[in-house]
Amino acid sequence: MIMALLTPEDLENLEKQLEMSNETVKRVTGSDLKEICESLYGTELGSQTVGIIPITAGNGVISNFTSSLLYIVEYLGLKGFISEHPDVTGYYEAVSAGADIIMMADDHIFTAHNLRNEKIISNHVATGVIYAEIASKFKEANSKDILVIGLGRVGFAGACHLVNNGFNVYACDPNKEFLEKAVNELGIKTYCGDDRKKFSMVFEATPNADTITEGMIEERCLVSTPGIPCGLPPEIGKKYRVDLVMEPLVIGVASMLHSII
Ligand code: 1J1
Ligand code: MG
Repeated sequence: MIMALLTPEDLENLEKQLEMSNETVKRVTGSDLKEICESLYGTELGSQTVGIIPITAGNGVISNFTSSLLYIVEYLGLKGFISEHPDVTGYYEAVSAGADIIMMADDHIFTAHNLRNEKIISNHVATGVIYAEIASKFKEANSKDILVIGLGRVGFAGACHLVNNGFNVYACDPNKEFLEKAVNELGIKTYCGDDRKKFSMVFEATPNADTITEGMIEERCLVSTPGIPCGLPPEIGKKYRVDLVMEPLVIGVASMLHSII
């Protein structure tokens, strides 16, 4: 399974990235991240405390990862702490210290678990839903047609959300099984480059660069993507004056927390 792991460099300048993406989100949708999360889930973050646990399994601790989570939790107005020890010992520590919500990630799953109401979410689903939602709220969209690039765990969750919200979802993925599953289970239409159809809303969720080509997009379209690296080649973004929402962690984490409150 392909999974884009964050690097310490991705998490540098989180504050600046956050400010920039919030500005773009507001300009293209008319709402800021907090407003989008609140209306999407019907929840407001309250006085919960989030216990964040470093996990050493697999590729191990990513420097900046738990400290980035703590920064985001506090930015969203919650209280948080990082357990002193990692793994099971850290879990015991966090729960004993009164954490209402546990956040932790290994190389496959990044989860938030609300111990008070038993709700649990994966970063894949929360990220897919929020980036799809942002793409679908594009103020300048000229139709309900939306292109989903990539139907892995993130892309599939986003495509599902869009179908449930009445959008005409077109999708592509080089993996035939993923594509077939989305056609059968969600009723999406497949999109191939030869279709000569152009979109003003694009949700991209792949671990690959350069997945977006000129034939797919309208001028001044919106590309919403959590994918690292970015699927939009910079020269195409410039030529077509594309609005781009892309940020490595904050938007997905905001979505995770709102979804389990
Ligand atoms: C591993 C996180 C891997 C990602 C959102 O505790 C630690 O420091 C490590 N075990 C964290 N997952 O990088 C995902 C999360 C985007 N990529
Ligand atoms: Mg990508």
